[in-house]
Amino acid sequence: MTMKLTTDPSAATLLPIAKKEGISTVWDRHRAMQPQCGFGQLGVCCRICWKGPCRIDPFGDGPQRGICGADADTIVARNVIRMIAAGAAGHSEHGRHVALALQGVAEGRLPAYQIRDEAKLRAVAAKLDICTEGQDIAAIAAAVAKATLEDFQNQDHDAPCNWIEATLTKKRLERLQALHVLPHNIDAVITQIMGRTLVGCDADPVNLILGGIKGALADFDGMCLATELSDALFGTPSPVITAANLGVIKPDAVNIAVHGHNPLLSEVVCEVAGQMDEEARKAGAKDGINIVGICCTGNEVMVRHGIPLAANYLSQELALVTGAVDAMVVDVQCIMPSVSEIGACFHTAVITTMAENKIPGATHVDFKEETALENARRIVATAIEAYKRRDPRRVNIPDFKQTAIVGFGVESVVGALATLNAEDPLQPLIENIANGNIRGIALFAGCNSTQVAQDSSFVTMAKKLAANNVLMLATGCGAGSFAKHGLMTQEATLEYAGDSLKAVLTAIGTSAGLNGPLPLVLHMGSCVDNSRAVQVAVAVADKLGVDLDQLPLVASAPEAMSEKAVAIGTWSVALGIPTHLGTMPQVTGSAKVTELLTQTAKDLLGGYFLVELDPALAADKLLEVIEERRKGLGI
Ligand code: MSK
Repeated sequence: MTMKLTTDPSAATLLPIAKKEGISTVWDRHRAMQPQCGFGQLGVCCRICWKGPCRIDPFGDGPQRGICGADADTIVARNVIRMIAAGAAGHSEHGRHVALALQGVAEGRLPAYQIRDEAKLRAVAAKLDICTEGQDIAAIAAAVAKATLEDFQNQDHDAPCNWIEATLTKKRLERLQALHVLPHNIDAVITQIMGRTLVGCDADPVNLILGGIKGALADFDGMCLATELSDALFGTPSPVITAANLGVIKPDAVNIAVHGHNPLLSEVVCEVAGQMDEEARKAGAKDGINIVGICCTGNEVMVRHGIPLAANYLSQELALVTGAVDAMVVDVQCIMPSVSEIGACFHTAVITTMAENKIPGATHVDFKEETALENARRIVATAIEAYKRRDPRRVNIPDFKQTAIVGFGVESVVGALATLNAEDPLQPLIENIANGNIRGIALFAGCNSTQVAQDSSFVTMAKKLAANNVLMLATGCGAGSFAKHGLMTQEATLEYAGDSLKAVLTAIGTSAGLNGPLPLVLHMGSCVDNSRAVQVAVAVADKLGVDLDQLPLVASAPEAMSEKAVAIGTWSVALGIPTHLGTMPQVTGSAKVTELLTQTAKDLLGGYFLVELDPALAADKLLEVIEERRKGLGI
């Protein structure tokens, strides 16, 4: 039986068109890859040295040790923590890039950037314990950048990274410190993972996994700083009404898709596009320039500026199949290398922008913060030129988009609650959790994967949790799924929320001036913005005087695939949050590692992985966890 590929109606519309045009998509390549390697799926294939590859026979009488002597437990643990290191490297490199930009702004070297949210920068400074009295904003920016960059430079193993120390509950910090898993330096911790997993190094699966947890917490540190400093530079999200899905591409506009993760370039592209709109009209585009987002760069500009989201991960290629994207501008992460080939089938300019992320066949514009305006102008001009070559007969834009109310940062959530209780904004949330109107909170994060019909697990789980009065937050391509499927609307709240959740969302939304309820799922931003959800949870825990592992709070990545998702899931567990995975993690070839992550972690950290591929059952299991946590709190 063929698995359904996608539940996204616009993706489903375009797949036959791609087929007709002879364009191979991610789903075609998935099919061609079947059957996939069972050893790889179980995590028991070791490619760490050239005596190998070695693979352990997990069920039969074949080899139980690799040539060097490593057994399945060692191999699986090494493989998974290398994934964590890669994920942490991606996020923290993104964070470092933003921190260096903040430093450049403080020193007056980057004319394309400014501090757009001074209040946020001051709040960050206060959080990092930086004295701001009598300091101007440039001096504060310099001090914040310095304290942030220390998280990449500190050599004192006993001094935890500044951001993690400023972010978590005291109890959580003590617990992590006792396990020696608090990172002191993001770069060093990532390097240690690579070093300890070399042939002939750490072979103890427990020790390896603890090293991985430290790496995952370094990932968390990098995400916190990336989110908060981006807010200071580009503005803190606030609720905005926009739209999502491929129908946001306009037939009579120069369409520029911004794709990847890092907002440093896309912010400037948005600004320059406004200035060059007239040029696009002169080229015949009567609707001027239309910026649309893909993946998390899309989420970044969506939550800050209401730029519509065209696609999440799995449908990025289909954006090109519309024949109406004139330029796809990519920065880092989650960009399928196939986009340059597909762009070449049309008139689309696929433009890479980061020196360390190039794609054969793409045009490269070497983006530097110092020359950001000039780079962005070149990109927009290239898009206008490409538009002139567009063939209108090959344009197929699905007539499908959904309204999405997005932009729920911590400040806007607290701001909305403050309209109910200005003195003590968290009180209404806590009261409603305590009295059971809200049973618990679920954070949906993570990607799409070809292992799951696109978006289906997100949507199934959300509807079930909503009916059971669970408040939902979302980031990354999960947020993209909900936006595309109309679950970030007031109508979705009225249709799917259980009665008590509906009443609470309506009370908050109405009081906050939305003329109706908050949307069913609150969009908190890109995948690095998972740190926002943690901030809300920490504020609630601190107010109740408990730790994160006591809250009725769960996380879920129903369609996870990226190494970044492995890192995020692992820090979520380390923070005490039961974390659901809806795709099979590549660890099950080791009973020991599986036990560590799904059971032992519960005793050590309070959080643990829960694997359930069936989304309806997964929702039931998360509801059970929420009820267990409520019982623990006596509510
Ligand atoms: S883009 S990491 S597919 S969320 Fe953040 Fe989406 Fe996952 Fe990439």
